[in-house]
Amino acid sequence: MAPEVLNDLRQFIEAAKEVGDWREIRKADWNIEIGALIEATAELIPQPPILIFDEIRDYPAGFRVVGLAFAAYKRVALALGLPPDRSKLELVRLASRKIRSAQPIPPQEVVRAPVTENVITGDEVDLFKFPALRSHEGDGGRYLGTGDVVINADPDSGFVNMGTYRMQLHDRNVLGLWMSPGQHGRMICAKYWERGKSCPIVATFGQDPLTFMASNTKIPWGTSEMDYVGGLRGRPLEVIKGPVTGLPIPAHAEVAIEGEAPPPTEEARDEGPFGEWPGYYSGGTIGTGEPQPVIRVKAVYHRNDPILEDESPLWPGAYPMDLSLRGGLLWDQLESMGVQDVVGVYDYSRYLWVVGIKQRYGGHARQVGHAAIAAAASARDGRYVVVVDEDIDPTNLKEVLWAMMTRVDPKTDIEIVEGSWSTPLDPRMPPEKKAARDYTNSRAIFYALRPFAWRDNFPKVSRASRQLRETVVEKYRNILPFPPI
Ligand SMILES: Cc1cc2nc3c(=O)[nH]c(=O)nc-3n(C[C@H](O)[C@H](O)[C@H](O)COP(=O)(O)O)c2cc1C
Ligand SMILES: [Mn+2]
Repeated sequence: MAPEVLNDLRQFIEAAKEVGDWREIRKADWNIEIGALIEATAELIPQPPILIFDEIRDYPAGFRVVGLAFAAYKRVALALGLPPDRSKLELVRLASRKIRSAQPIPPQEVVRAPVTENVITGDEVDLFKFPALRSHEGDGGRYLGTGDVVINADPDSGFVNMGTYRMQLHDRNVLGLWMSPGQHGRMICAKYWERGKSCPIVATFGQDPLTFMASNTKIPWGTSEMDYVGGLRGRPLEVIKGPVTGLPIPAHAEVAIEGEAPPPTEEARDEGPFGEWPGYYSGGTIGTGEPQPVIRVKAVYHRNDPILEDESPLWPGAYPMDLSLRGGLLWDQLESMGVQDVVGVYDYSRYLWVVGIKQRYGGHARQVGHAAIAAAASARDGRYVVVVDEDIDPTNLKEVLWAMMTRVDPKTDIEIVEGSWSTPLDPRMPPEKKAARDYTNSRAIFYALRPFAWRDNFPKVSRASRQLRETVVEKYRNILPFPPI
């Protein structure tokens, strides 16, 4: 049985081996090969194995990279401290309940930390020591950080933020940052830069799974993701006080750095190109037309035989995150807004959110659609929200598409909202909007529900009932290769 609280990436990998498939792969190439293999595995193998790469070309045994950590939902369940034998939809529900009941717990400072097994400072710093990947054929460089956590603190309130922002390996002691507008980490840096100062920064590469998930979830400004993780774990995150920055460094990280991000007027570099999560080379300097901030690295810490976590974006047909904390957070936020009878939430990448409701009154669906594009969990980066009835499982794309095909009248049931929070990496953002730094887009809400006023007269569904399907599947399982249903 997996421990209830996973303290580090290694424990997570061991626990993941118990609930699903895994492969150890030796002698693969950090240059393109590993990235392409990870993407192909995620696309072609349902509930893909977690991949552990060792003896990577040019690197000693032990300096490993792990891929597809979250690509199978049972592993995400482990990461969230939830029972892996539940359905995806139940897991989102359980995650939302956990979010609701958790009280933030601040991190706890410890003296001894595995991350300081190896300490490298000053001129000795050489980040090429780690097998950073070049993942996509058109990438303009290697990325040390994709499955990373960037930590900085608001100079006014002291609130410590954690955000996942990728980091390009520019030089032995220089990392590049791409933080899109409105990201908390970027807003914190900007406060230092406005005062002509460099922003102190800590980053980790390879960390416990919940810390990683919280770090790429839009938790409201002012709430420290560190305290949030403590709350979800029911136990504080152990940290050490960084000797260079004074910032907290998660004690069980695989690799960590300390450094500072100087004002971009002092130093900035072209960032990317990098294959982005929508499936295009569209962000960084390509997206903005501007060089991007860097981190001058002052100190590196790492465990013996460190494991880097790869979360390079994959083409969206290859899911890197089969279940996310975001879905649970949106469910919780909808209920906090007073929206009733939400029966399902799922996000298929940030461009497609599905919310299921049991319709109670005329206008209920519209309330949900508007709430889903306004809630902090889903406000940024969206494109489509689909609202469905309770007979549709939002985690089942076939059912969602069926609802869109049969319960939407395009003229009346697709609502467009304009001027929403997007990013310059949106592939569909017109050049003139980018030039004007108008990083907004439009959204479509699909009301894929039986119209409330005549829902009882809507034609009856002809698909075999769930019970009948289960009966025949069980009866004929010995002669037909049915998956578990
Ligand atoms: C694997 C992965 C990589 C990400 N990379 C970036 C990135 O490079 N830049 C960025 O602005 N957001 C990136 N994000 C999204 C942010 O992590 C996410 O919006 C998070 O909420 C930001 O932290 P904040 O809420 O404290 O601003 C990434 C998310 C994931 C899952
Ligand atoms: Mn934040």
